[in-house]
Amino acid sequence: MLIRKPSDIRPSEITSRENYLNRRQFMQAGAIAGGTLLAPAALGAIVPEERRSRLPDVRESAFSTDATPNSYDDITTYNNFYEFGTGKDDPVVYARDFEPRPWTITVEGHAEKTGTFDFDDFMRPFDLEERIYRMRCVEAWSMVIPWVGISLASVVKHLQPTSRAKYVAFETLNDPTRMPGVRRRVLDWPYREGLTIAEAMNPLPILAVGLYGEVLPNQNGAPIRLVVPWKYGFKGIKSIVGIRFTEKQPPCSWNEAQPREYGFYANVNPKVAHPRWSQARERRIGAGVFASKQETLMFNGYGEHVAHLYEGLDLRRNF
Ligand SMILES: Nc1nc2c(c(=O)[nH]1)N[C@H]1C(S)=C(S)[C@@H](COP(=O)(O)O)O[C@H]1N2
Ligand SMILES: [Mo]
Repeated sequence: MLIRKPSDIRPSEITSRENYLNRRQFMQAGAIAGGTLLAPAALGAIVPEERRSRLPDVRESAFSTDATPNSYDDITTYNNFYEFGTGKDDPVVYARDFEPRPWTITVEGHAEKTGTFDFDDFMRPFDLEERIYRMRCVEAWSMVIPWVGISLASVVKHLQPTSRAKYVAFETLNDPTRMPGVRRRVLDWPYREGLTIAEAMNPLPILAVGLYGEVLPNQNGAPIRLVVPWKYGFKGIKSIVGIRFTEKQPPCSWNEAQPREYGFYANVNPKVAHPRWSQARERRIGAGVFASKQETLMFNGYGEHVAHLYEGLDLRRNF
């Protein structure tokens, strides 16, 4: 490429910052097509800017950690979302054109308020909060993420489960035309997860609809996903279309796929090793390859809020 000195450039060629950014994105996209290896952070830059709209009236939550959040690029380019591919760098690419609208949420089972709700109607009764949470993946990496969402407990209360409801189950959209990863049977689709009612009524879990004060990117589970900070990341089911109140423990995708490796409770427990690796320490994404790993805390450090939920339960057997 020919590089000209600024004095060679005529004023008519001077472009606005916006054009400059667009051109830069175009060149980066070209670099990928041309086979140049780009750091994952650079991939974040080709996500269209206009998708990144700010959420109104977000209040801060007292539950937030004071740990420094990971960068927007870390959070949006290193993802687990098998509906868009099994590689950590697949979702940012293959979820890019996903349209999380129109969207409905169907509520079924043992509750007073069941039915199919338009997403915006579903959200209306609830306040948006920012909660900066430590997140821990079962693969022994972690991040700190400034989520924006609504309290799951307030949603459950609003839906009025009956006395027969002991669990709440969630289901992800299962649409092979919009989610290329679903065409391969790597999991028994749709992706499913569940919590006990007591876990769901705890004040910590949220249904997240944003991060960094902006609308949730597709690769992080747009338009709405679960966040349960004392559990392994796989409990945080993305792109939810179904909520069901059940009497029996509901099937959960990872537990069904690998029952020896992933349990229903999935509580972060540094003393219980995954069959293929230790759970005692974790690598903070973005800390750099030379950074030392940190000790993993029981319940991901949220024990004072949640330990009582598991009294009398053997967490080695109920992992
Ligand atoms: N529908 C769906 N939800 C999912 C997954 C998935 O593959 N599909 N992966 C889970 C796993 S293993 C993790 S660690 C988190 C990752 O969330 P993040 O990409 O926003 O960090 O999403 C969870 N939710
Ligand atoms: Mo995970």
